[in-house]
Amino acid sequence: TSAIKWWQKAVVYQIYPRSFQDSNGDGIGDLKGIQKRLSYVSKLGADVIWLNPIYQSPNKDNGYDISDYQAINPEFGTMQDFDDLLAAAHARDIKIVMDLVVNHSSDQHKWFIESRSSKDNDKRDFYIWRDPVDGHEPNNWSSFFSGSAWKFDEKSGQYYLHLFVEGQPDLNWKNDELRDQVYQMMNWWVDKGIDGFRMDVISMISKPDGLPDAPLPAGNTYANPVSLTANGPHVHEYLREMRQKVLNNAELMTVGETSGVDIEHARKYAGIDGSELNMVFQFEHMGLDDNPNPALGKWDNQPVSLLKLKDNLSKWQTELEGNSWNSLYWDNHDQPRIVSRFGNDSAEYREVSAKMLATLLHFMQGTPYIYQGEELGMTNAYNLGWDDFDDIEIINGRKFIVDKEKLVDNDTMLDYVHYKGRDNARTPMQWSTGKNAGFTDGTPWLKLNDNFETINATAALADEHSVFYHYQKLIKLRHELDLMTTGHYELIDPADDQVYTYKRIGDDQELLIINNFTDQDLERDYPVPADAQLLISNYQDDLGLKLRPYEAKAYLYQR
Ligand code: ISL
Ligand code: CA
Repeated sequence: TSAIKWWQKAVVYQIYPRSFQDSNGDGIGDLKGIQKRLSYVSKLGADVIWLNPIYQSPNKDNGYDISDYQAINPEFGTMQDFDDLLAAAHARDIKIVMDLVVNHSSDQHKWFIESRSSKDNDKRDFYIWRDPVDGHEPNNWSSFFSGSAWKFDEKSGQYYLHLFVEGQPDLNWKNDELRDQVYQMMNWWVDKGIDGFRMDVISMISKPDGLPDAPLPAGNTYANPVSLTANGPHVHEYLREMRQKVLNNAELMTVGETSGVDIEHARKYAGIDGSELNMVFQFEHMGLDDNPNPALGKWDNQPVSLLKLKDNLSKWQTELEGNSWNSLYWDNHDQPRIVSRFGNDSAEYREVSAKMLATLLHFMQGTPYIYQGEELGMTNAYNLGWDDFDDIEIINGRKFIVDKEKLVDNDTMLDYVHYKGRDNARTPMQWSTGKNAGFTDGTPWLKLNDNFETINATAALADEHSVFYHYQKLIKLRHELDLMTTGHYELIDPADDQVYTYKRIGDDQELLIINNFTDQDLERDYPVPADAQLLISNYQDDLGLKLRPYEAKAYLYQR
């Protein structure tokens, strides 16, 4: 077996800067706030911080619409604040991975302002412009945030493509000069000493030749183009070029956010030959509870089926083993809170089910990502109503699904948003029982979850049995026990729809990880050797193979 790479044993902590810690009372989290909280990240034991975008942006999509890739958004601070944060993190042996958003820019980026100015501007071809077809959009693609993916520009009489919101025009990666400018910008950050990139929708940078229509489900106006825009004809070529021109220049960690990725393409993006990226975020397990009606997409409120989840996660564990590398995640800034989604956020079971989900994920092969607040068992924010939401996906989703297409009524949509909406993850971090949970002295940019008096970091740090310390222990185990990184994955009892049990098998040791996914008392008969060592559990005593609600544990023994 080849040597383990540092990023294969690392655990990443994701920070959404806007919601982490405000330092100056304007209600918006900032870089100085993050620096103040580095000791918390150290205490948890994470090796790497991934920062969501902190660049200059009109915030049409909370920083994912970048108007200057080499400037810090003044809301977050200054470039000096960034340099200070990087140095302070490095002093604690914490690395910083930056978000790279180059499938699209903001429509306020100087490239787009020039591109839009006339058909013969030399930046015209930096974006994707097309003539109308029969007075309509050039094709039937929908934006991932509702409506058409094309915006008509009166001035030049052409449409430009935006897979996300109007303010996020897609960059044209076929243009050599564009790619060159992107690589220069990336090298500028590498030279600053950053430790890697998380690459936003990098699977979509190569559009299919001729931009054909996507298959249109009956009764729909526009069609989701993901099957055509993901893993396009030149994407691997571009990433190999990026590897040569940027990524080989330093010891970086790279993770591709690869919406629409399948096994075949993941093996290329994240191949161990190192020709493209280190690892990918795949999305299949986040789509298992989507609505069966394609026009509703992610909007639904039904729990996931454990059998589907097992089947899917097991596929990724098995198919990438030995040839490429997984990222492991339940939560991020685009997903609802996992304890509310796949666990049980009632007062009785919140903590135990949050620890179960953590155990289930962290013993798998791949690099684990923890999204801020996940380590506290933070829940969805049921106290937010229509007037409180900020997320463009929620706002556009309601306009399109309720007002325009009348697919569901307002109350049903609100129910879906409380189950799946992105703002569930974006409410401010809950530090204490103090004013605004210790997040800000001012007015928070997004309403707090009203459960912060019970769920907060101060309470978690004072309780040795908290979700926080369970995560801390999982991270420590990963650092100490190579088997968590290298072991061969084997699913036990695939047809068991209540318990998710698997093994990680090494040459002379193996791990058995048992996770009761239900609120029931259960009993199973796995052959656990008498001298097996209980490494971690979410109950304080061990009843062997009698499982209590959401019980999760891992045993280590000799083979
Ligand atoms: O958020 C989603 C579903 O709720 C995803 O479809 C998401 O849009 C997709 O994974 C791409 O996400 C990334 O790019 C978007 C940005 O809004 C997301 O925050 C980002 O993670 C556009 O830049
Ligand atoms: Ca601030």
